[in-house]
Parts: sequence; structure tokens; C-alpha cells
Amino acid sequence: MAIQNTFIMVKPDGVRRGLVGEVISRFERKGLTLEKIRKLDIDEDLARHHYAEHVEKPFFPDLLEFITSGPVVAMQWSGESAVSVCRDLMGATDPKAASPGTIRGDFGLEVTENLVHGSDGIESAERELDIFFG
Ligand SMILES: Nc1nc2c(ncn2[C@@H]2O[C@H](COP(=O)(O)OP(=O)(O)O)[C@@H](O)[C@H]2O)c(=O)[nH]1
Ligand SMILES: [Mg+2]
Repeated sequence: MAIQNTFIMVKPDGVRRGLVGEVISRFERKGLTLEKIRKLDIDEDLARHHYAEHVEKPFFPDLLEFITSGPVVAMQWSGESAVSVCRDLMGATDPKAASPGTIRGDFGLEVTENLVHGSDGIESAERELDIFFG
């Protein structure tokens, strides 16, 4: 078993709706540790870098408009198997399909505005932590 670090971000809808504390509380109650946190605005260059794997996807224009629409709260969380544990706490990408009890399942209804980002693996966690905290 290994301690991992992962990158988590409350997206602009979560910040606008006052759900930053709710998101932090869920990860804390699970037993994870908040290591770093910063609030920032994502510009187009940063969005294209962070979401490089999605730049050619049909939904990217909507994602770009959304993720640059207001401040986000970027975080580093650590703990046992933190990458997959955080993904499980977030729920499925489409909040309509996300299980109740997950962040997206409890607070979202629309796939673009799905409240949180979380790294999907150890390598993407290292890459994304370097982008936002390197
Ligand atoms: N409009 C739209 N947005 C999407 C779709 N798929 C993903 N997104 C958005 O793009 C983000 C990145 O997608 P992805 O990495 O596949 O999902 P995640 O890892 O669960 O966040 C998602 O969190 C959504 O905000 C889609 O089919 N339509
Ligand atoms: Mg992803």
C-alpha cells in the first residue's frame, strides 16, 4: 500500500455555488490530507495545457468556456491510494450517472459543469501537480 499525491480542483461552478468547503470536508472526513491549496483564474493557455488530451474533442469549446468562466480552487491531497479514492469520492464524469453519495452525484446535473476535477492516474497526478504547484 502506498501513499499517493493527487491533484483536485473545484471548478468554477463549485466555487460560484459556495461548495469549496463541502468538497474539502468530504476529502478530509475520508482521512485524506490537504497538502496545498490555491485559488486562481485559468486562462486559455493553461486550459489547453491542463486539458491537452481533450483539445481535439467536440466538447472542448464548451469545456474551455466553462473552465475559464471564473476562479477555481486547486489542491494537492495525499493519502493511501489517494488517486483512486478521490476519483471514487467525486463520482462518474456525467453527474446524471454519478451515484448518490458522490460529489457529482449529490450536487450536479450537467456533464460540463461537474464541480470537480481529479487526476485519473499517478502519472497524470504528477503532471497536473507540476502544472499548478511546480
Ligand atoms: N459537454 C461535455 N463535456 C464533457 C464531456 N466529457 C467530458 N466533459 C468535460 O470535460 C472534463 C474532462 O473530461 P474527462 O477527463 O473525460 O472526465 P473526468 O476525468 O471525469 O473529469 C469533464 O470533467 C467534463 O467537465 C462530454 O461528453 N460533453
Ligand atoms: Mg479526466
